[in-house]
Amino acid sequence: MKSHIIALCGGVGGAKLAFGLTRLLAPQDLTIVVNTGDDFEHLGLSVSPDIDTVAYTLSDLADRERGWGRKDETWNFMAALSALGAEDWFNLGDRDLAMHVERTRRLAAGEPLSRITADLTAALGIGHPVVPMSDQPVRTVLTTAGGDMAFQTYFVRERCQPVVSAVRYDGAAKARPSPALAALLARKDIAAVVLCPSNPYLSIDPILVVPGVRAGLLALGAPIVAVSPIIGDAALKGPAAKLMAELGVAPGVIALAQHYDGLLHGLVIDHANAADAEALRALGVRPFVTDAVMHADEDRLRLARETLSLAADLAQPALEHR
Ligand code: FO1
Repeated sequence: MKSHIIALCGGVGGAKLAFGLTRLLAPQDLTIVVNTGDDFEHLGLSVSPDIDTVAYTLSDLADRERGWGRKDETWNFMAALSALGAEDWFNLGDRDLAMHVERTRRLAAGEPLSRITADLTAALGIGHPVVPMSDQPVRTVLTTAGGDMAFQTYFVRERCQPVVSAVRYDGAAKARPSPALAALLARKDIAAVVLCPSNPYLSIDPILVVPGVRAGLLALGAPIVAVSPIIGDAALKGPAAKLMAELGVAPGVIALAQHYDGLLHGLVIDHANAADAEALRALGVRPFVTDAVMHADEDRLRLARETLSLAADLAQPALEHR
């Protein structure tokens, strides 16, 4: 029996679905592969925002309002930093700082990001494997009218305002899947691949462009289903719809399915996009229409359950027809 689920995940939105999946699946039945294209070196620290967002969300330490960082956070470090006139556009909370300091120390000592991530997530009480996509640095860079911009500069400092004409992933060509991801791609018991509701360009593509990952996922022969981060023609959070428009596609779930270009067998969409269900079928992508907005834990669990049931429905006959 195929039983293992691979979830590809970015930050805030993706982590909510990952939380739902962890509440439905045992640790041996789920691996969460996380985008590291957002990682950067800031104030001498190695920051891995999506890994930390997933870690805090799964351990219930996340600030649910902000989506990133820890709840019950204090900001003394930032206040002291600002008072020194230092760079203060990226907010590192006092408690959150511990993650970055410890990760930086261990990376500097030569340890791979995946081992550090395994230890830090275990220390937070997370039983499910949380796996960086690669141990080599991959950095998402946006081409804007003002020049190339590192991801966090665009996202946080510039608040996604610059118009983007291209997205690239520096280092990707030389990166390898992390050992745990490589091992997943060699397994024979993968029941489904789930693309969490994360930005396709900024969170999922950086994972897919690591050499061998996209082809490796398709070669598993398992259904690949995504949960749309687009509701109607807007992104639930972040710049996905704005980016689509700037890159010349009409924001929506059709563009999302087309963007993945033959990767998806199924797509969970919101009622707001129900009118696109037939067009998705015509693209060879089976739609599942539901309430795709996750307000509370019940929504996270329900959406995770619906996503897994779409994948289970797709498991045999539909794949044979493709
Ligand atoms: N996002 C912000 O909008 N502003 C911040 O100051 C900020 C700080 C931050 C610190 C640690 C961390 O793990 C995440 C942080 N994020 C912040 C979120 C992060 O920039 C983005 O959510 C992701 O990179 C996009 O998925």
